[in-house]
Amino acid sequence: MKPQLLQIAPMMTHVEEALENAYQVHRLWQQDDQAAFLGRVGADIRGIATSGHHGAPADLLDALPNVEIIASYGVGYDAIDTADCKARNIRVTNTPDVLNDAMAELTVGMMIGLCRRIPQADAYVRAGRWTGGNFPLTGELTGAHVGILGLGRIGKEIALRLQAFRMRVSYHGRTRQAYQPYTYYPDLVEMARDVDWLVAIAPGSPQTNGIVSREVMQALGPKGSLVNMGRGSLVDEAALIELLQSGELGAAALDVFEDEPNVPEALYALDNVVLSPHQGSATEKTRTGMGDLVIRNLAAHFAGNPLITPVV
Ligand code: NAP
Ligand code: 8YV
Repeated sequence: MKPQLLQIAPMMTHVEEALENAYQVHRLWQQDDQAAFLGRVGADIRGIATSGHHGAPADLLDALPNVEIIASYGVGYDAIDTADCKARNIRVTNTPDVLNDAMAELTVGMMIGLCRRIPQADAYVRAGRWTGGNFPLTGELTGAHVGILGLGRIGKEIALRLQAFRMRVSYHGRTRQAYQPYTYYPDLVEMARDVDWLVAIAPGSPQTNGIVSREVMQALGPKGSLVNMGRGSLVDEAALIELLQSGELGAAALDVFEDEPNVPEALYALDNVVLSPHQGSATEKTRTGMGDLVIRNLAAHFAGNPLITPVV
């Protein structure tokens, strides 16, 4: 008998095929009456395949008394209450590291796009405005000072790439990292005051909720740029919009938002922002690697082997 697995949302074809081969898969999003469905099969489900976005809410877990493992597609697991899972004796896995390069690449791309005004320059040429005069001069990354909020797996790859632009790198986190060559700021406001760019790449959590506060963004100031690649919850989005509108904050490049996929329309009207639909890891290669980790973690669990990338 194949173990029974609950899939929360659609996944890449190769992941769905692998799951279908190894498990009896139930697709939650395809059920018209999810409560009735869970009442029927809930006690048979031993594993969950989900995404970082969908997570596994407590009321769902209440309906799955025999679930042993949640394999999540994504490195961030803020949509899963890991303490609750531990209490329920449920293992949780995520997909770290395989997405570091893609994330760092898009971060640098967003920064260049913002300071060299690539979206506006593209629109300028397409509108036939070049014949009427040259595009206005822009800023540049080279030599600027960047502060990284969250010098973790991805943050370190961003730092490496930004040094190719001869940028000075500082960082903020809860702990000083003894073997990192960058300047540590125990205080985020102080770092924001000193840097030209603030890159947020910390996890979503109750502790990081709103960590990029109005005060932090005011410290970054009219010449400063915020890049949020971590989670929308890190930034006070209402304050961000007000400060961008008033010019108290210079500019922002945003891949993540408070209420995805809903983006505040006020941001559409601003010329000093670059917007991206949460696509930091969204390359064929990287998403394939993430999917492979979901498959491998589930396989390891059901074979009684150590998990590849456990969270709890
Ligand atoms: P990681 O290796 O765990 O690094 C997280 C970093 O955040 C650590 O340096 C940690 O430093 C810092 N941090 C954690 N809590 C903090 C707090 N309360 N205050 C200040 N700093 C804190 O994680 P990662 O693999 O680099 O991933 C980071 C996050 O990126 C993910 O959790 C996810 O939310 C986001 N992400 C977004 C996308 C996207 O598509 N946009 C893709 C992948 C990941 P300390 O422990 O010293 O505090
Ligand atoms: C994914 C992410 O888009 O890994 C993460 O934490 O935010 C992204 O890689 C997301 O998790 C997919 O649901």
